[in-house]
Amino acid sequence: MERLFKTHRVRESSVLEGIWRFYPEGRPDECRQVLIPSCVETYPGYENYRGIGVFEKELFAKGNVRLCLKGVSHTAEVFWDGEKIGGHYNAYTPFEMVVKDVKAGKHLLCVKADNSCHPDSALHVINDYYNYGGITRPVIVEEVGEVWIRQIHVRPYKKDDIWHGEFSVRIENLADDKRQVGITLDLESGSSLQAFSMEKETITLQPGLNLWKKEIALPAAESYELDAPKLYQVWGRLWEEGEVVDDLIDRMGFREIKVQGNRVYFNDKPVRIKGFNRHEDHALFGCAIPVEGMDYDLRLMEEMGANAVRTCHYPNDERFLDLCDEKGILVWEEGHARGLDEKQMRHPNFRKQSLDCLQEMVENHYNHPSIFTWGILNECASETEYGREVYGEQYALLRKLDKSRPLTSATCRHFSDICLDLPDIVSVNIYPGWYFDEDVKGYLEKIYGWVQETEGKGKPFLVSEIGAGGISGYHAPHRPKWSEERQCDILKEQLLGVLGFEAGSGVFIWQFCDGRVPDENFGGRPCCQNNKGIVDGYRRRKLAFETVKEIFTGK
Ligand code: ADA
Repeated sequence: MERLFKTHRVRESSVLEGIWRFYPEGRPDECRQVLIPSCVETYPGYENYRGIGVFEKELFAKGNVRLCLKGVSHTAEVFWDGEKIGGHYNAYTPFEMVVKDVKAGKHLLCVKADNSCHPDSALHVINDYYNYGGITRPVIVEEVGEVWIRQIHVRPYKKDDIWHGEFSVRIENLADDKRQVGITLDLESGSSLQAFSMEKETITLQPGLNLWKKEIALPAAESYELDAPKLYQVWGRLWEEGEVVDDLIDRMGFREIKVQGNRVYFNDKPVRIKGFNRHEDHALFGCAIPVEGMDYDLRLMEEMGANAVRTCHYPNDERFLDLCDEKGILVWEEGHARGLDEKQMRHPNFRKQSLDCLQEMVENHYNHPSIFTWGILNECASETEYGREVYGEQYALLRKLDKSRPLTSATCRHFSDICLDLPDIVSVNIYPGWYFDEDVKGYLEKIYGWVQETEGKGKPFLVSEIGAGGISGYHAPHRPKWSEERQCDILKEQLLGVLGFEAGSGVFIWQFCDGRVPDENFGGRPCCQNNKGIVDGYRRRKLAFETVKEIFTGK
């Protein structure tokens, strides 16, 4: 399944899921059938595989074939009938290519996916989560004509108490000359109920990529509220000689996010976060969690009374974001980077790879109404001058790409961070009671007090991580560290402390589920897991589930 809704009614589009062939590069004798999407580490015998995996699939195709790979982990090369047609770095953002004038018939698609921490990789490094390998998100194959819609962005805003939309449509013209086409936009809600229909306009397309913009007043549009998440489908169509030649559907909601004083407002209501950090990780599926599993995760979070999720530390599968949109769960979506020091940030590819990832994240996820903030550079070198330059560069790019959302970054450089003037929301990762023994309230006041002495003064203040380890099934009456009992004790004090802290805007618990970490990172990570999950890797509830539920729901 590509999304939670159909993305085309006219354009031929399908998901290349099901059986593919897989073998480790150089070992074709090990060829086996696998289901795609999936992680290599979930194939028996390949639990620790690091290197290039070769994936092959035959398909029937003709004309101009657009391929979109939603996630290949993490360095990809793509071949069509043996010829290289594209490549991409980063597991967590989609990439695409068009193969022109394909002869009708059977063709071979081959994807090589490298999950090794090779020297060119600045972001996928040994870290406190796992670099799974494989084709981990859907592959889409489409037939496009000479002109086709690449993307529709809608920025909703209120003027004179009426919702408006700023529509930006990116259109490709594969021809060598100018083309005149008709364009229409429709807005639909519920089961395709027309909410707005635009009169056809004629536009001239230059060869290559074109941008067409239009501001439309939409008096009938209803707000997207977190407790009533009203979604609209935007249907763009291109016309030639009275016929529709291409279409694209995306989904959005009418809401505005603003920062005023020390609060974030979602449609004029102050946001109070009771959320989770969630890695895309599952004991059975690795990072390629089926959509049913994503839904299950969100149901567990809802049962505990959570209203928000942080996609630490990378952009997520858009079907997860679709589900958050449906449920009205706030999302902090994050660029890819975790805990990198200045030396790692000085890797010659770091800046480009990070900026590419941010650009692809915003371009692809712009319309999701549930995303309330973009985050960057979790726990990176925000205490150094060089780090500051990089933070500044990334915030600048995000502000250029999207003026509608506030920006943030989770810092652990307490008392030394020199970047707090740059974000709109100040976010801190703190672990009192776990990594160090300090009274939660006292520590929070100390940190907050320091922030007020910096340029972060008066900004909304979030606790982006707090938590404690608990090994699933380890119980002991004396409640030692790592027992499920002790995890409850620590979390209780942490959560009551943070939620009772009036100046703050809430908390994201570290973390929703236990996740795999590489062997190289075994120190402090029993069973090669980050065990701070409230559920384990299989989603079995730890004792802390009830603790969190009691505090988040107040029952
Ligand atoms: C950090 C980091 C997380 C995780 C956590 C922990 O703050 O942002 O990725 O490593 O600590 O478990 O210690």
